[in-house]
Amino acid sequence: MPQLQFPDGFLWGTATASYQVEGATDEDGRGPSIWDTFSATPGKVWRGQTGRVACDHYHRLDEDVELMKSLGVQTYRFSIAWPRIQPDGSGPANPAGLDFYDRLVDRLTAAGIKPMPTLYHWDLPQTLEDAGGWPERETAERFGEYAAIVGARLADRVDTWWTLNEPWCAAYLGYGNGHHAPGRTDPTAALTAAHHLLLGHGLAVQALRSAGAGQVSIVLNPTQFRGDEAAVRKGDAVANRIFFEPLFKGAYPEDLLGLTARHTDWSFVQDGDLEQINQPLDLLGVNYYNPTWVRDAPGAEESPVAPGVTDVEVWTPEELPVTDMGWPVEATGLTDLLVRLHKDYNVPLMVTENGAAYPTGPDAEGNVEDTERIDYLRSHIAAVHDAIEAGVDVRGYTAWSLMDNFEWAFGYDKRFGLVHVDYTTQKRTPKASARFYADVIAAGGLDR
Ligand code: IFM
Repeated sequence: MPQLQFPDGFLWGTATASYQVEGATDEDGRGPSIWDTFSATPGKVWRGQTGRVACDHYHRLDEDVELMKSLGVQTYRFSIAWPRIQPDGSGPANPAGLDFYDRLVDRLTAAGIKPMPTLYHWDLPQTLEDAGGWPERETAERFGEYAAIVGARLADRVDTWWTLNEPWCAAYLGYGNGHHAPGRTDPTAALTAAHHLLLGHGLAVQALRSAGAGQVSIVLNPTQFRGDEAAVRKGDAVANRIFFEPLFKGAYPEDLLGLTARHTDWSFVQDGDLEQINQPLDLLGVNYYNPTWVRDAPGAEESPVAPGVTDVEVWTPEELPVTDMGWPVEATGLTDLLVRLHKDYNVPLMVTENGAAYPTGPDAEGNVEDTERIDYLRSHIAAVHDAIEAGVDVRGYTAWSLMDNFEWAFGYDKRFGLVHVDYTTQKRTPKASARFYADVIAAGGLDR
């Protein structure tokens, strides 16, 4: 019996996303996405790398499901590429695109792994971006239609649906500082995009429920802020409560409107939008990697808290270890975040992403001894247990990521996988952390 035993029914999983693993970007009728365009633009992604081949998961689906089965994984959070389903982002479905995810869901179910698809993990059909992207209201409406198509095909076998992954990134990195596709740098567009992403979420929830979906929710990447009070309050408004409050309370926070007044008067919010967004959710997906330390800095617009919008600065205490992303390792932030979400919004939670990038590759014997990742996982899984002990209803944990993959603007330089991928041969090698995680799953817990 491990020291930290998780409750019966607690789900252990792994996660990936379509553009990061699938490859096959121009096969079987898939249309171009904003990430195809962005990564093909010189200077946007490390060494000009793209997701054209990635982990070739599109052709290795059976092998990858077997891999998860061998680790004892109980749920798989993957994402559906909208441009595979609707190559131009609207109109009838592309049958081959639907068939691929149908097959994946069937293979997972046969392997005893609960499928948890995310409808949008950032690969917007390029045609929709050409028409204005997420700052345009029509994109939200198209998203609702896409959700209805996918729901009609898969809802009978899907356990839990996630509408959006990390709308913070889609809005602020995509439209605020341009570090992600489509690479725009316009604070007003970022805030408008945030609203339309939320509206799209609300429309998708309703479409999925009409299709008979089981559990439906959204995945956020809320930031656990640390630092001076004024800065924490501002950061919390522009990065967190901008999403929490419309989702769970049906209103944007008052202080957000003041903090963003120099960029927008929010007149793009139409009557009825907040009711559409404020749909009952079965749980909330939480992605956590590290806390963020902030200090007040009026006028600082380049803050990574809400690029282009906030006036706070970010810093990292020197004594903390950092991962290969330069992100500080501090597991108590995860407990604090889960406790806070439980207290403020009283919704069941699932940790939908957590993990760390470290460069460790195969040694002379071909083993990948990634002890730093094991330490990271152990402390963060223990932090989830601490939250449960504190009374928080946490339903599961999905490690990011099943395997090394395309880490957006960092290309293949950053490795988050439990499984090592040799991008020349596509050989998958479970790292020591994969064996560690398999043991945690088998025991239903771990020693601290
Ligand atoms: O790889 C990403 C993922 O796509 C979204 N959440 C954060 C991960 C690590 O950066």
